[in-house]
Amino acid sequence: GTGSAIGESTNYKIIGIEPGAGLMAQAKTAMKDYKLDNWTLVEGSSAAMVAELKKAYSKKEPIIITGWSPHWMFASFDLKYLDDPNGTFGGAEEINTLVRKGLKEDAPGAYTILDQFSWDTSDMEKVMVDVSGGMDPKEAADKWIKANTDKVAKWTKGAQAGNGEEIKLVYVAWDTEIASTNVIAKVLEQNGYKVKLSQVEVGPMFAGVANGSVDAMVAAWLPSTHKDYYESYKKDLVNLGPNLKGTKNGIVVPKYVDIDSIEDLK
Ligand code: PBE
Repeated sequence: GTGSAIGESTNYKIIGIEPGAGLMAQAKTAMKDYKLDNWTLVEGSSAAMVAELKKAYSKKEPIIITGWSPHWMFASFDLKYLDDPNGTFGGAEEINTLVRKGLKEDAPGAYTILDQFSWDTSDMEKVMVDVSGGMDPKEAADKWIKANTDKVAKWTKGAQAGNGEEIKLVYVAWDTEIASTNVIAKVLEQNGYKVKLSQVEVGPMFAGVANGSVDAMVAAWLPSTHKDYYESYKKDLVNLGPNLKGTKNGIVVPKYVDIDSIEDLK
């Protein structure tokens, strides 16, 4: 491309997140697919991306970010996904629960709960909104569990109680996974397990479950976002299926930014 007004006003920067995120790989592919040769995808973190968004939004300045749903930012700011006519970001996806081989035998109750864990976007968003407002994630999880005892009862139905065994959960500090991991951790604790949470990078999250050094993760976005990680590790882990359906990834801008499609960046 030869340059565009939106490019000039944003220094040709797309504000990304953690380098290992599936969304970042998709964004890099999109930059090739749409021939965004002048553009830079800025690596950072989810928290830094949101901070940039807040700053630009408060001044009504143009900004372009990599975004995903569910996310509380769509409730806090007027945002839109840019159209993706090539379908580079895939369609709606599911978040899957992956556990280590042997968990079923070692901790059958925890396995059953993880297997039955399933909730909706609106549930997850409630926890995310509280956390984004400053509530401690553990407290936000507890609040959601107390308000949703029927749903939680379905997850724990038929699950043998634990006897203080330790269950190790891994997650990445994405807002979605902070919410889901804290909720399932609390439910496991209430059913007799001692839960240890570790926040890691994406690669080690998959590797840890596959090599059995940790027990479970509830953070596998499939079939597209984490395709490469999943393909590398799937033979060494157990996929318990989706815990949430209907996620989305893409390039996001505030509604006041006057473009509608990724093609408009060219
Ligand atoms: N995300 C949120 C992650 C999965 C969860 C979309 C930022 C990713 O891109 O890997």
